Amino acid sequence: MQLNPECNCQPTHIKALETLEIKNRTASSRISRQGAQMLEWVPENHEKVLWLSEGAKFEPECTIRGGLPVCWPYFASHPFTDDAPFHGFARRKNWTLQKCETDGDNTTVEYHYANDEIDTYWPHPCAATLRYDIGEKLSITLQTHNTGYSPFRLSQAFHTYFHVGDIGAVEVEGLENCKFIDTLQNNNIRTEDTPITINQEIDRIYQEQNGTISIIDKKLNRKIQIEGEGISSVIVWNPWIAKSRRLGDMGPEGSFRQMLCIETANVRENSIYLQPQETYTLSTIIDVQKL
Ligand code: TA6
Repeated sequence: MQLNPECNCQPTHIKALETLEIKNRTASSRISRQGAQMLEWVPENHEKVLWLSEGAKFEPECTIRGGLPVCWPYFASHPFTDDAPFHGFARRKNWTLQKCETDGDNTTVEYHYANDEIDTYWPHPCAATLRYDIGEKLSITLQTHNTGYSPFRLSQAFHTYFHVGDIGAVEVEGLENCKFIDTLQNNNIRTEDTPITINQEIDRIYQEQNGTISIIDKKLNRKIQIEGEGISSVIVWNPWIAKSRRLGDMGPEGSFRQMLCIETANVRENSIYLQPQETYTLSTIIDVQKL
């Protein structure tokens, strides 16, 4: 696709991966063609909002630790086979850039992916369109099209890594009294009636929420608000010390203290049974405000 010079979108590379650098009057950003994965988003007058690991690999077909990975067309393990990639295969694939337009304050970037794993991991004709609207807020919209003639079950997530000043100075509001699956406690289901504070590994799947979720960051003195449509699950994850070491691409020791994943998703019993020729839309808007 030929880029309009007015668009302030510059094709670049990080090692072997093609990326697109975006700059407008209200924000800057960087997106990897692999996975159509946003790596950076920096609204004017704010520190970066997305965390990108210093240990991230930028190699073809390798997952990139950080930014905004898109888990599609399934979340976590493949429903039927263990040799399929974790969190779907779309984040390991090159998507096709279809649109890049700007009005100076906001830049719209659109990528497309048509399932090319029909004969291996995913025998369902389907495609995805991912749209970013990048400005002082960030809007992400993922449309999944069932282009076949039989239904399939879709699970997906915006696996967003947020940059925080220090995990010990963070609270997460908006999930109080919502049932969650604690994947670290034998998938026990429970609730908490207070904002989430984090002082150990956390890996929770909330299957209900009441709208806006806020990361209150007392070190960076800001609030990151997360809301959207089509969201039926929210995952809260921080690997802490031991899992960070096991993952191996989390960067220098202690890097986990500057990140928190709040993932807007449709997973497990809240995944989507997509009928033939049907389209499902998952969208999320991220807004940063000073406290
Ligand atoms: O969304 C939370 C989670 O499923 C964690 O259990 C952890 O596995 C994380 O995703 C990272 O997965 P990844 O495949 O990106 O290393």
